[in-house]
Amino acid sequence: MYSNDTIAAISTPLGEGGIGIVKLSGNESFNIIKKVFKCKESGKNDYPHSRYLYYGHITDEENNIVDEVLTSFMPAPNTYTRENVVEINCHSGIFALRTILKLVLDSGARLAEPGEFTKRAFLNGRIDLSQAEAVINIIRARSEEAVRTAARVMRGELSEKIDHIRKLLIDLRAPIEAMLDYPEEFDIDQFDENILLAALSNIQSNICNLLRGVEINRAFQEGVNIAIIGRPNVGKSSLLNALLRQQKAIVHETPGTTRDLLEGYMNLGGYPLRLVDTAGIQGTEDPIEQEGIARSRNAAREARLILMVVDGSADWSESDFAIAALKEEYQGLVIIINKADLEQNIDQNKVAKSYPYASVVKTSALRGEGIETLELAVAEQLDSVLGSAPECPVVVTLRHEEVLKEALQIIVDILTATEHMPLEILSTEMQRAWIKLGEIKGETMNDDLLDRVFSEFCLGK
Ligand SMILES: Nc1nc2c(ncn2[C@@H]2O[C@H](COP(=O)(O)OP(=O)(O)OP(=O)(O)O)[C@@H](O)[C@H]2O)c(=O)[nH]1
Ligand SMILES: [Mg+2]
Repeated sequence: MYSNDTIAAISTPLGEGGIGIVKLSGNESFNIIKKVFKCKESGKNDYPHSRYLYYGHITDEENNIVDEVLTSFMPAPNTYTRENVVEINCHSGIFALRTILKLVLDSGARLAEPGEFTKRAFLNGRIDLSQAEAVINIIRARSEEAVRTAARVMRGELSEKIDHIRKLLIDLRAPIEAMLDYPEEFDIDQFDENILLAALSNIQSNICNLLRGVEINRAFQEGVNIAIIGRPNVGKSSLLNALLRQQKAIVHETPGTTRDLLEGYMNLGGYPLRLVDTAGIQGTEDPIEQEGIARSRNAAREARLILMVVDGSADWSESDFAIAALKEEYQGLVIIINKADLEQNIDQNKVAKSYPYASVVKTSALRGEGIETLELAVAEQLDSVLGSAPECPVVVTLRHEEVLKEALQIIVDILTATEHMPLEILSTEMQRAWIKLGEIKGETMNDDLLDRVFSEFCLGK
């Protein structure tokens, strides 16, 4: 699995730029580099001095100068890989970088596999697997939030939480194991099931909290889905435009103007939002409209928050009851009584009483009134379905999510069957959960899984 030969790769993107870096790691790095690097200061005794930049030239077999470079020598163990590391800062042109890499490879280094530097950092115990994965997440991050969350994982925040849950499992298992090993010294009847159940529930909620981070991270990457739904002509598209501060959707007095889904993006309460305007929902024979309505319902299902719009100057109809009933348990609901500038037929208080879990606001999309109140209501609902953004926990990869869900399932199974479960099995199941959770940090993982994780890395990292 681990070979301690010396590896090399180009660590910067291939293309024209001021500086490119060729990096080496391994026992032989210093010797290999000395074959191709002619240092201007090589007369000095302390060459190579740790973490100094040495000015010189890379030369080929015939002693021709290939490039003028700065080279740094970083002796083990205080390096990224915990091995001897050398970095050659050269000019970033495809040919300069490739020629230098080739010279280094011809002098005894092997081309690094994608992610191999980070894999060595992991195998040499400098970072755990979740921290290694955070490195790739920082590289791939597409927003400030994504960088921030990945950096938290890189600093070890996820690892600490996993350690905590695994310790809870060990603390819980220890007395059970003692009881099983020395039954004569314990009275099994005195075993307090309630304490066990409470401790297991605590473990369960710890895992659930981490899983909440999965959704929040996804929200940061993709935007939280919000569907604007309602009967035709109530002002859905006008509200989309008002929220986006942009005339994105066509607004018209003809009912059925919007036929397809239309999306727009905005930020609110720390979350990026993906707002989806939909076709008005009503009974219709028109097949195109029917398809549009099917899409509206679909958008409503996929949303985390539903913005239901009604026309305040009209009556609350049967269709409005049916539309409000589309809200599922996992969704938030804001009911928007629009067209507040006209004479009103809908009483805001009555609506609020009928839908106590929803936020009810009044707007006039036409005049741009009530939009800030609407935004506050959206932020409030998001906080209640997703939790407030700044305190979000950290889980960054799909792999973590899979592991956490499997561990959670083991705990849930134990919780539902505790009464009938012999202590031996209880203890074995807890151990299984402990082993599963160890996969997050890479403490309990097979080589295949490890290869899968590192194969996602880019070359030179
Ligand atoms: N008086 C008044 N009219 C409004 C308001 N909001 C929208 N309208 C008008 O209502 C009509 C329909 O507006 P849209 O935003 O297209 O409504 P919609 O719900 O998207 O309609 P469909 O796409 O047909 O389902 C337009 O003539 C708008 O100008 C409002 O707050 N007050
Ligand atoms: Mg519309």
